Amino acid sequence: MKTALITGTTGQDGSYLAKSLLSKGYKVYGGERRSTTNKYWRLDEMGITDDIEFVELDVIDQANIRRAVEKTKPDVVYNLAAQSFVGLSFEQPELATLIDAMGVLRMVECIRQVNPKIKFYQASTSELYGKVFETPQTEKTKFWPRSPYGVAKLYGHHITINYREAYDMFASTGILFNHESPMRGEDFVTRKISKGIALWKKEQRPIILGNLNAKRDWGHAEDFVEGMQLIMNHNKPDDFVLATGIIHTVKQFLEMTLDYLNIKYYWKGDECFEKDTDVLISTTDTKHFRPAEVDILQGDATKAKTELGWTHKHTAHSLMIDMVEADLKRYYGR
Ligand code: GDR
Repeated sequence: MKTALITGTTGQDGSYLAKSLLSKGYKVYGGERRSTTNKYWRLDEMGITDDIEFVELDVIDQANIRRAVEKTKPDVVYNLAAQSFVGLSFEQPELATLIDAMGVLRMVECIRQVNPKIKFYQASTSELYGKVFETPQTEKTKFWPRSPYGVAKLYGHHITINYREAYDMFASTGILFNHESPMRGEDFVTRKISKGIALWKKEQRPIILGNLNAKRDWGHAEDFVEGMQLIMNHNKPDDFVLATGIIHTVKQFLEMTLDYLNIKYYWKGDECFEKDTDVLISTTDTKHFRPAEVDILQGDATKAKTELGWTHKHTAHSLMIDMVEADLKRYYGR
C-alpha cells in the first residue's frame, strides 16, 4: 500500500485529492493545523473524515514538519497548505510569505534530510503569471506576480525546482489555473456567486462583488486533483500547467448562474437587477478590488495533455451547475 501525506487536507483540493487517493488504495495521512473553526466540513460532506489519519503539521514549524514526515513515512507528499486567498495576502503579506514561500522551503528541506526519495508535489499557481507576458500562458511564459501571494508562490515554485536540480529529488510542480467546486471557500468569487445567487432566490439580499471584468480560466477541482496525481506518477519530475484554456469574465460567470436559475436580469452600470421586479441582485464595492489586479489568466495545458494524457471533463458551465446545485441543496435541502 502506498502512503501519501497531504498538507492542507481540509481545504478544497486536499479533500478531493484525499478522496481520490483513498479510492485508489492509498493510505492517506492528512496534515492539519489546530484551529477552532469546523475545518472538517468538506471531508464530512464527502464522508471520508474517518478514512484519513490526521497528523499535526504546520508548514511554518520545521520541527513539527519533521515529526510528521518521520512518523508517516510517506512515499509522496502533496504540499497543498497555503494562505490561498490572493486578496488577503495584501492584508497579511508576511504571513502569506511565511506559509507560501518559507513553508515550501521547510517541506523540501525536511524531505531532503529525512528521506530524499520521498516524492514531492508543490501547488504552484497561475498567479505566478500575474501581469501576463503572453496569452495563453504555458510552462515557458515569463512570470510577473502581482500580489504578495503570487510573489511568495514564485519562491515556492523555484525552490522546488532548485531542490530537484540540486539534490536530484523527485520534486514537481503543478501550475494550476483557477479550479473551483462546491467545496470552494466562500470568499472566492465563484462560490460567492453560487451561494449568493442561491440565497438571493430566497432572501433577495444582493451580493457584493469586486472587479467584474477580470477574466479567469475556471476548471473543476475534481479534474485538477487527477492531474496532480498524473504529475506525480510521471516518469520524471517536471512542471506542468493544468488549465481548461477557456476564459470567462466574473460578470459572465454571474450571468451564466442567473440564466441557469432562470432569473431574468438587466444591468445598469455594474449593478444587476431582476427584470420584472427591479430588485437588486448584485452590486460592487471597492473593498473587493485588489491594489494590483491580474486582469486575465488563460492556460495552455498542451504539455500535460501530451505527456501525461490529462484532460478536463468539466467546463465552466458544468462547474457552475455543480456548485449551484450543491448550494441549493445545502440551503433549501433540494
Ligand atoms: P484568484 O481567485 O484570486 O484568481 O485566486 P478569486 O476567486 O479570489 O478571484 C478571481 C477574480 O475575481 C475577481 N473578483 C472577486 N474575487 C473575490 N474573491 N471576491 C469578489 O467579490 C470578487 N469580485 C471580483 C478578483 O479580483 C479576481 O480577479 C484563486 C486562488 O484559489 C489562488 O489560491 C489560486 O492560486 C488561483 O486561483 C489560481
